[in-house]
Amino acid sequence: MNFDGLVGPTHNYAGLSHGNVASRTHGGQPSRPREAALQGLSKMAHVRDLGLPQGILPPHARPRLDVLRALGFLGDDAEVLRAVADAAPHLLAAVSSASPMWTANAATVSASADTLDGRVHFTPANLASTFHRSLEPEHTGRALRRIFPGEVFVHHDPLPGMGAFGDEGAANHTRFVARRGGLELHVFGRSAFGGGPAPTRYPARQTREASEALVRRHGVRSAVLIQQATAAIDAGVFHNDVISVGSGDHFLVHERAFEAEDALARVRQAFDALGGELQVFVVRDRDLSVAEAVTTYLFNSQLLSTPGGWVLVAPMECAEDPRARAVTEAMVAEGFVARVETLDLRQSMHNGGGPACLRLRVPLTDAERAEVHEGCVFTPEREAALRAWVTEHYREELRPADLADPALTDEVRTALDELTQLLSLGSDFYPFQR
Ligand code: SUG
Repeated sequence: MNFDGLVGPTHNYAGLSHGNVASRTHGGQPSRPREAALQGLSKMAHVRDLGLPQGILPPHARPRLDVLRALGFLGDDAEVLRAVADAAPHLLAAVSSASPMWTANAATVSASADTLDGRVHFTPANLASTFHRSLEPEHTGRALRRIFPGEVFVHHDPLPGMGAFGDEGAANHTRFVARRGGLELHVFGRSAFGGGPAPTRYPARQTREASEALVRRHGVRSAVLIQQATAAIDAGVFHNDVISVGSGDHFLVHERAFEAEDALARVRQAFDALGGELQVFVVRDRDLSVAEAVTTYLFNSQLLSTPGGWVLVAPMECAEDPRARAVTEAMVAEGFVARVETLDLRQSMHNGGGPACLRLRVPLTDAERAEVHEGCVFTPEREAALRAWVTEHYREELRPADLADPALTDEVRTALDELTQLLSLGSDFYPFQR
């Protein structure tokens, strides 16, 4: 089941993510929150209409005035906002970010079929490498506990929130499925304690130590850990899902995705051992360079096994770019996928978030699916209600200076309070409600 992040009402472009080219390029530009949220809802509808179960993860409450107060900005809400806007507008932007929309970074989820205790394991990502994203794990954990209640789900705390255990969740995690079970692929950017290659220009957000800890605490039976190519990170591939995507027995990967030459062979071998044969589509650098992968976000597509065959749901930038389009045509010609469909997600894309960033995959049996909080299932009725809700409450445009407007805080609270009713999340879901 895919759980997409509902874009929050403070969606804006603040240039907060070093190493994320799109975020840096669009920082300071006006954003369009209503359009962003509607684009996200359209994607959810698209995937649901392909025949796949679709869920919603609600936005977090922003701005985080509690964080600003902890940083020493005092007074009532309006005074705090004025003080931070004057003294440190970058901090106001950080506590206002709608970044929880990228739910591929919400958590790492292991399927019950793959774990020693036969339960589904969740670890919220600590997102320790950026300040604005490090504000997410606490509320993410709360949301996951509410949406996935009961004995079949195990909820771990985030890993220690510091660089050595930097964890960015499912964006660096892929689950393949072979005849005799699942195989987890974990991709890290550097070793914190062990030395070895590391990027020099941009940060490696996921460490080997974090990936190892996830495999250990989830009790994952079959896992492969691989280092991402440091040169790719330095070219703007800040998560593995910007350079590869896998699902079932399908793997779409750039030839320069990984540091070691035998990396792909190791994945194949591990998959073979589980009785499968991996269907790999390798994109050559001469056909699409790593830099082009970053601008088109081809690999940040959703690779979906649907009742009508394999479908790649890609951002529309891949249809507009002739070289990316040629690669997608080759995928179809060679039978890797039956179809490629492209969607307009430009509002999120301008912050470096494509189709795959916006969704968290949660592998569930039918019995586990029955335990999921029904309020967060994306039915056509709920879609209609959410479209009306977004249209009523979201601003059309948001500029950096608008983040200091106390009216925005009130609008967000009104909107989110109503959302908790729409999604039956209870009246104590958000901190401002408690
Ligand atoms: O963490 N952008 C996000 C994009 C996350 C994409 N997720 C995956 N690849 N799975 C990030 O860099 C930018 C926010 C700003 O600049 O306003 C931001 O946080």
